[in-house]
This record gives sequence, C-alpha cells and structure tokens, in this order.
Amino acid sequence: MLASSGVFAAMSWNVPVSRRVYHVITTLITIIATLSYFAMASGHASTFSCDTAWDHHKHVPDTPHEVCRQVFWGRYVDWALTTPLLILDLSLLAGIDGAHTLMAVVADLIMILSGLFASLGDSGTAQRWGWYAIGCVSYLFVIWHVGLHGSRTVSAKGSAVTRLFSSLAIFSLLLWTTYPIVWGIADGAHKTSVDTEIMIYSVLDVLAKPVFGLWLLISHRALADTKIDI
Ligand code: RET
Repeated sequence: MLASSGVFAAMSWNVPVSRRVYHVITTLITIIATLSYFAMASGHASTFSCDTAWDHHKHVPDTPHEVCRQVFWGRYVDWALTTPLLILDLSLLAGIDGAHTLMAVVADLIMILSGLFASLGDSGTAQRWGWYAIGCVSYLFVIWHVGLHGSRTVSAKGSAVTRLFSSLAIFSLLLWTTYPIVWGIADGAHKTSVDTEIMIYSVLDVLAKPVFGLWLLISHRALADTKIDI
C-alpha cells in the first residue's frame, strides 16, 4: 500500500495540478490503507467479540464457556474512508452529478457501519444478521447510484471514457460483491479461521486499491495523450 502510494504520487508529476484530482484521490486511498494495515499489524485496531457457548453432556449439567473471535475494526475505519473515495473516482469518471454522488457515498457509509455493528454483535442473532441485511440493501443503493446511473451519464463523455468506466465499474462490482460474501462465510457463519479471513481480505484490498488505482491512472495518461481529458 505504501509503495503504491509512492508510485501514484510520482505518476502525478507531469500532470498539471488542475488535472490531478484522480491522482490525489487514488493516492489518499492507499495512504489510508497503509495506516490502517499498520494499525492492524502492530496489534491495534482489533478487539474480541465473545459469546457464551453451552456444552451438552449426558451425566453432568450443561457447562457454559466463552468463545471469542478477533474482530479487526480497523478494517471498517479504512473502508469507511476509502470506499467513498473509490466511489468519487468512479463518479467523477462517469460525470455523475453531486446529488447522486452524495447519495451513493451516504449509502456506502451506512453499508460499512452496518458491517461494523454486525461484526461486533452477538453471533447467530437477529441483531447481527439484521445489520448485515441493512448493509446489503445499502450496497444495492450504491450499485444503483454509481453503476446504473453512471452508465447512463458516461455516454456524454464519448466512447473511450465509456469503455474505461464500464471496465472499471464491472471490475469493482465483481470485487466489491466478494466482500459481503467473505463476511457472511467468515465473520457471519464462522466457517473459516480469522487467519484465512485476513489473507482473503488482503488479496481483495490489493485488487481494489493498488490494482484499481494503477489501472485508472495509467488510463488517465493514455487518454491525455490522445487529448481526451477525463
Ligand atoms: C460488509 C458487511 C455488510 C454488508 C456489506 C458489506 C460490504 C462491504 C464492501 C466492502 C468493500 C471494501 C473495499 C475496500 C477497498 O479496499 C460491510 C462486508 C454489503 C462492499 C472495496
């Protein structure tokens, strides 16, 4: 994340300041991720969410014991800041107006905070899956405002920008949809270890931030060379 921040900042070098907005947004995304991963790796930004589990025995009374799972809340702080910035990248690219962008960003914040509340709730409860469901509905609003609305507005920017937006939007849609699936299997149903969850999220984060950013900024340069200003 740190290395890609350096690369993105360097890529803005020959770009006039007035056309650097994608470079600024994209560099901020990886800087925030760098800080969040430092916080998680150095032992901060996580807590334990515990539940009482009951052991059933034949001849002894049922015995309770605590089952705890580590929850990295630092992830949600990262996502709460970086997913709105990713939405901003896509909205600017598609030429989406302020009202739709704002609605997408607020829906996105509700989605991420719902995920945080879900992960801190008691496992297997309506509270936990309730927040998860609210998060999923919010995600549909994000897709609607950015994906569906954006694919209409972007056509005014010509075929080259439309192609770029479509590719980036489909890439993001597939990638972003993996997060709630991973959450459901790992955090929700506890079907994987915390270590496995950490590794899957790391791979997804690298694709969603440095790979997405590199793709956007390289395309920005290629389009600028052909006098198309995104
Ligand atoms: C949660 C759980 C609640 C329901 C939904 C979720 C979606 C999360 C998403 C995260 C995207 C993160 C990205 C990070 C960038 O590096 C919060 C897991 C729908 C879509 C793109």
